[in-house]
Amino acid sequence: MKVVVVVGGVGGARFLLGVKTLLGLPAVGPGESEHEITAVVNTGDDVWMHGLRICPDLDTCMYTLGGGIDTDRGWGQKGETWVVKEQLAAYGADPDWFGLGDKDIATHLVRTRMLRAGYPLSAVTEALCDRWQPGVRLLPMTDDRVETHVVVDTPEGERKAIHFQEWWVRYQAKLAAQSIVPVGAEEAEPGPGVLDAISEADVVLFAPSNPVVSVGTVLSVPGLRDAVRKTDAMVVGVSPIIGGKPLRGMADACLTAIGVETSSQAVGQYYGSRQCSDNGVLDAWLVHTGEAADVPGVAVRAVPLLMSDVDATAEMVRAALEMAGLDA
Ligand code: GDP
Ligand code: FO1
Ligand code: CA
Repeated sequence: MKVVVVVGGVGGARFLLGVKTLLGLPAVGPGESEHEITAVVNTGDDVWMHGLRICPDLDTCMYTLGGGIDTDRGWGQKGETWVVKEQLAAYGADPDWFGLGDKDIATHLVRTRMLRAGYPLSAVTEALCDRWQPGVRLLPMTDDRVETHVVVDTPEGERKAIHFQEWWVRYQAKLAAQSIVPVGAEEAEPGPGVLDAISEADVVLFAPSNPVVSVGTVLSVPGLRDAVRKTDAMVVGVSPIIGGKPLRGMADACLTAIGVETSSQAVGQYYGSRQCSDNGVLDAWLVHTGEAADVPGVAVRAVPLLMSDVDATAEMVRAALEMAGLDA
């Protein structure tokens, strides 16, 4: 079975652990399987910091699936030390609000060197995954530069665009976002392998990722939404919202910024129906047990959606595959 999963970072990575588990692969690390799992990963969070190119969602997927992640933070490596960060702060080197661990910096040094040598992000990611062995193919949504920026009103009342990371990490999304823009998306091309993976898939899953700055950004790359709309595979999404709230992070602030209510129904409607709308992407939508959602043209099913451990997540994936008419 060829499974394609559209993901961001933490939520997407944990969902991928369940996909691997359900398909008989070890959650962490490589394994033998006749199944093929491809993740199309958001790169809109990517940022230049201290001269290093940082790819948060690719790294969270790589570290989580490769066994290196710090599970509490959901980003960076476990057993981190912060010596370089402290030294940077001693120099007053901005930004001091973004935590770069010493082990994590090695990843950014290798990636930056390869990018500077002319390798595309997809080749860099493949090289880094040679070490981490995530057991799934991690494809950047594009090799081109797309960076999410957020238009905010500063406390001083000035309206300006800041990088998503500054809004998310420095301001914890507390500055009301007037708009969220994937800068560069219009000129971006789908990354190598992405369109083929989607068109050849047996099923396409939208992980319970941030609907705006993860899934939304992936779909902002020209050609990706159309590829999802025309694939022969069934397309099933999983709600990242339970009981009107995100499980972690500030997806609610993102949804409010685009005028979408923070509910599993509203997110399902935001993704839209593939059959009955001219730009929707869903055939089916999973919401949490006990919730109901009316999403015209989309089959909705309520199952437990808490990714409390990989087996619970695997059951979510099983439900999604069943809605696609597939059984693992
Ligand atoms: P990020 O890029 O690191 O923010 O990660 P993602 O965009 O991939 O996923 C973030 C989303 O995961 C958040 O909006 C959470 O609501 C969602 N999430 C986290 N844990 C769970 C869970 O156990 N179940 C569900 N359904 N969603 C979850
Ligand atoms: N998230 C934070 O909340 N605080 C940080 O200091 C931080 C540092 C960081 C370093 C490398 C990296 O790959 C990710 C990092 N993140 C941090 C997560 C990052 O902001 C993610 O893009 C968001 O969590 C949403 O995906
Ligand atoms: Ca992200």
